[in-house]
Amino acid sequence: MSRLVIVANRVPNPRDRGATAGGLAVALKDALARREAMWFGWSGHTAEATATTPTLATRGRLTYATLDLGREDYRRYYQGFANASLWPTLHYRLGLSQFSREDYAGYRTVNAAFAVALAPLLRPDDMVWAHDFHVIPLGAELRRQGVRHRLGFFLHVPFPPHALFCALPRGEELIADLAAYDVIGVQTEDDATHLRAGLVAAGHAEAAARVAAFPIGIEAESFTRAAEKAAAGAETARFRQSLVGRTLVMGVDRLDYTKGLPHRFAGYAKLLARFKSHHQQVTYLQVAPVSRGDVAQYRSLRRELDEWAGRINGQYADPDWMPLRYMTRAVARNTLAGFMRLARVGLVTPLRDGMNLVAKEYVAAQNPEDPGVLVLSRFAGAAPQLDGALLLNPLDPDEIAEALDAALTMPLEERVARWRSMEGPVREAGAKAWCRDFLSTLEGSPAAIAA
Ligand code: GDG
Repeated sequence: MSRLVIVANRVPNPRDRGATAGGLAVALKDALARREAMWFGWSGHTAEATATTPTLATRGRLTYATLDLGREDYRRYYQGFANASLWPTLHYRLGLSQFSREDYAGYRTVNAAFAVALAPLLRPDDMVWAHDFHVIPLGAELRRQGVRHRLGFFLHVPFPPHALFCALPRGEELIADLAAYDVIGVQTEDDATHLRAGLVAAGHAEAAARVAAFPIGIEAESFTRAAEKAAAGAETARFRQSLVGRTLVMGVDRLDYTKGLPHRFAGYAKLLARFKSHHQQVTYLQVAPVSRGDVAQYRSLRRELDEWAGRINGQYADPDWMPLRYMTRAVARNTLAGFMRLARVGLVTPLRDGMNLVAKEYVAAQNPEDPGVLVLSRFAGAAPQLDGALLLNPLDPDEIAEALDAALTMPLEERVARWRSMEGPVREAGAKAWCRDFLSTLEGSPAAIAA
């Protein structure tokens, strides 16, 4: 079996295991367990200047190759072009997208530095799998270094219609870079359609056939086990006690403007304003760990949410009832799984999301005898697979309020029927299947493109 080289902006720390491992490391666990592999990417550290040779560490059959980035390069590549230009554009938020030529140049510089450092590490039959919007030009830069290996790319976030994407200065250049990959994976059929049209418009019709949808999944069995175990543990017991019999609504999201949190809080406020029977009866826990706190828009989002949380509790709380519990600290994965099992409603309302794994985790965490209800945005990539959810338009707070009321009053029989229709897809289209499908497509792709 050929060696697998995974390229991602952030490489997991070789010392991190299990509960502390990042999302991508969890999704790739199966693929990495079966073969020799290498992680390649940023070390997580900055220095005076970007390193030219990677630092290597080995754990069994797994090698970690990481580069420190120069402070200025990091700022322009990561905070600048990746997070402040590409991220909002790919999530259909042109109004939030800021472009600067200097940031774009920094993004290209870092991708070129990655390619120069990675090329000499490649063995003849390695396969390279690059992940996400930070490294779009990596394939083209590797080809420039004479690399003729099979190169795959997976985009974890949405790909918007071409008219929207090409509003990003240099957008067409980035699409052309994607044509250097042998397989270009996206989350949904809509994303695939948009990207194919983009490739044709950018004069790379030949690459359109290499685009395919590979919806990412979770390790459902292990999440279910974690939820069962945690739900029987002391921490969940303490939390349950604090609810004093009230019904729990729960949301878990990185604190990001794509996740629709202000609209969600507005929707919850509408529930309390319009459906008074829920007063004293419902508790909404929102876990929203701070993310990208060094980008201005994320700081202002945080202020906005602080205000919403204060307003909701100020207006509706009683001395013995806080309708909203809001925390910006991360919670341990197993604890989250136990809380999700306790929640009667999983509230997942992103304005746009590549997939959204929380929706799948919520389904996997449920007790089959007494499952909760998933309330899900139509604009999450997960929506077509999870049609047992109450699907809604997350921009309309009244729709959120109505869906919450329907979920909170739904009879057991309907909850079971809806949950059963989702449980199969979540289990079958899991992380393992995602890896296997992508890698077998890459392995079976026609001979690698010549440099
Ligand atoms: C990107 C795309 C796509 C969240 N808070 C805590 C915590 N989490 C975990 C969740 C889930 C993961 O983080 C978040 O994954 P999502 O898929 O929901 O969202 P993004 O982070 O935006 O991920 C997305 C994904 O890539 C994969 O392709 O689905 O569309 O945007 O697993 O449970 N985990 C812990 N504590 C927290 O407080 N331990």
